[in-house]
Amino acid sequence: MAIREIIVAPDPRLKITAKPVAKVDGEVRRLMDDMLETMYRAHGIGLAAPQIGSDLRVVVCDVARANEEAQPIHLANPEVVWASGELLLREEGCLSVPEHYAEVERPAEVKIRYLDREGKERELHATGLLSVCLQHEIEHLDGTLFIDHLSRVKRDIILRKLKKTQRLAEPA
Ligand code: GNR
Ligand code: NI
Repeated sequence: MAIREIIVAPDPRLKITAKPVAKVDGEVRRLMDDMLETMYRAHGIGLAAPQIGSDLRVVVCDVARANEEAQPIHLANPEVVWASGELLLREEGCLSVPEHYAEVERPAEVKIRYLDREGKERELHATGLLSVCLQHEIEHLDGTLFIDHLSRVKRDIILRKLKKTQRLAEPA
């Protein structure tokens, strides 16, 4: 397994429409493993492949608490096939939007169809934090970040700060 660099916004690689996985083979499993290792190292609860520069529709997620046993979920080609009418407002963050947090309204519960680490088709009914996380990750596969749900003014303030921070971090 390997730790990969997490891409920070604004970056065109975060705005791509990722491509469906044709087959969950060894290469895809390796990508999933690298993503999980990268996510755990960054103390995240989810990660989408475009965040490490891959253009595949792959997501990993683990919403278990630090004192609980790990519960990694590996998803290829995940799709929301049902969403509850009930919505929920929740504070979100993103490893590609470091140190910025904002409330986003989303369906409270969703049903997700995906291929697991063995390529088997599965469905998952997600509630609570898992529901938020999976919706956030699936949006990454179509180039949408949680800040795209905010007003243009709020989004532009965050993007401007991120650009400035990255400029200051660059070698002279
Ligand atoms: O680690 C993460 N935490 C989080 C908190 C609330 C809503 C969504 C998330 S996902 C985020 C990791 C990430 O950026 N995944 O794309
Ligand atoms: Ni994110």
